[in-house]
Amino acid sequence: MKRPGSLLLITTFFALVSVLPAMATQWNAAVGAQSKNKGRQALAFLPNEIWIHVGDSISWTFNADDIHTVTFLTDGQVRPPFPAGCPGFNPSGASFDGSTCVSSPPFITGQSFDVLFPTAGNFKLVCLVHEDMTGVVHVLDTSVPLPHEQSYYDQQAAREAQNLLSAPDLFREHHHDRSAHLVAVGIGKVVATAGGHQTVSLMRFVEPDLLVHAGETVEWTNNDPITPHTITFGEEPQGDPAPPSGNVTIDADGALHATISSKSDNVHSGFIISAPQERIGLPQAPLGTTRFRITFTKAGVYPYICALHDDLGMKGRIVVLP
Ligand SMILES: [Cu+2]
Repeated sequence: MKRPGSLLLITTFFALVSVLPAMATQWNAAVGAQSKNKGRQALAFLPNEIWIHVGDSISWTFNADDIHTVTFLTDGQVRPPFPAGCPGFNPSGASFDGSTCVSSPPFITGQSFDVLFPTAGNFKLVCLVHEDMTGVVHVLDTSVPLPHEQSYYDQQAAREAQNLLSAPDLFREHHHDRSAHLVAVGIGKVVATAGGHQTVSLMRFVEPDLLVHAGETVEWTNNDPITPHTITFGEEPQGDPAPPSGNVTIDADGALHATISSKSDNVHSGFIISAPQERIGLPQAPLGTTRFRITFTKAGVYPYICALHDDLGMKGRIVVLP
């Protein structure tokens, strides 16, 4: 039997709900994506532009084995190195209103980081590890309608990850001549969206096995616009991997050069990396160090790694014939 009062009750309920303050929403986004073999890494916030309301929070889930951070610097703050992060910042219960730097530690697959946004504003999102990995969070007053729902961002994130990881021209643009004893050290590409930059980097030596003769020189070139790599024979350096080992010299054209005459030689290139982008009003950046050469004087098999990305499978071998 239909009770006469039920319609009135329902109407009253919805009238009440509509005058209560809107519930804060938790939004979800992804950090990084990778191919199955981890060789291709999307260095990207997926998506990298999100519109939310004041009081909402965003939960970033990390989906890559290359480390990233979710970081909000204050306006004009000098970008700190990633091990420093935001000094004094406690990552539990993070809240960003533009006044104090907020950063997750470097995270990998399976970890997540939540940030609450209590005030309106447009806030730049960066990864302290990767310079061309940026985004923006638009925090709007609750009276302003939002342009998208979560499902839109989920689809966009999946599409962007797929586009970055399948970038078909990554290899095609770099034809390498094995007879010239060249090894491409990583390849990459920066893609712009309206929200910022996303990068895809190949964390591989493109010719992982190379055959040369004793007395010949192998040259490694980094063709990635942003990601550094190292060429490391023997022991990995303890501490800062950026500088080369003491037995590395500089050729007239600026390339780094070392000689290996024994399997027990330790040679570390330091960071092989392209120059940072120019920005108006700042001192010109120095040239990048994008070439590394080793002359092999003795026959043998010489395994090597990228000290930064060997855990992603970035390893190679030079086979030196007599
Ligand atoms: Cu590397």
